[in-house]
Amino acid sequence: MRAYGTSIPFRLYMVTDRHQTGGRPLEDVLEAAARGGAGAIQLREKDLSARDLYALGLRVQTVITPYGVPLLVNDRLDVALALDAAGVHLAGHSLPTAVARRALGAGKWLGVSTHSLDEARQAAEEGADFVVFGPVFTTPSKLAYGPPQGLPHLAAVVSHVSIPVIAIGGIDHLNLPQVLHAGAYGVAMIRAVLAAPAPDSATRQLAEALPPLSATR
Ligand code: 3NM
Repeated sequence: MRAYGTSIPFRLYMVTDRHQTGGRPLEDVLEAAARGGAGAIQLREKDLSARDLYALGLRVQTVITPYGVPLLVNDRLDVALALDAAGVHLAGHSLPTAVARRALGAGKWLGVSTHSLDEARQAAEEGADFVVFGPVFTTPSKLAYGPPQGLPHLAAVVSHVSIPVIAIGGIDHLNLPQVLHAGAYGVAMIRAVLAAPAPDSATRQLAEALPPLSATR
């Protein structure tokens, strides 16, 4: 069984929002992202019931599993377990990290969204495999929370947290080098892939800019 808290086998973490695909079916866009080299996909469709999220999750698994891309489910540990998904991604309103880890066991990935060093430290202490930290840059869905965190804050979190830190918020292929320079283990994004005219080549461009998985953080 995998020991959690070590490292994670992906650096490119695609987050879903089926309202941002320009009218294309989410499954089609995710299949293209998987083909292009997405490392993992987080199913984040907050407006869906458990039943509808489960049904969508099954369809997504059908298209991404042939590429070996793992699926994590945002917030809904019940749906993740029902799907036998690769893991769960916790938000601020989700179950506490330690509780989710206990319920999940050690064999599933546990990611946690964080917005401060304290939150990131706590997630690491409570058994998260990785944290997502953001928003690093301005992004439309987070404008209400004030200014973005910025690269120096990202660098500070990376240097004080023992588990991989994945950056999120306004990340695209242009600012990706800066994010890596700040020490991020990987990157997460919605629009840079889901809204791209060609999600497969957009994903490929991002994947090629990331260090190989064997490289140290
Ligand atoms: N979480 P895009 S920022 C879903 O800071 C999400 O926790 C964030 O979308 C956080 O890549 C964000 O299109 C939106 O900017 C990311």
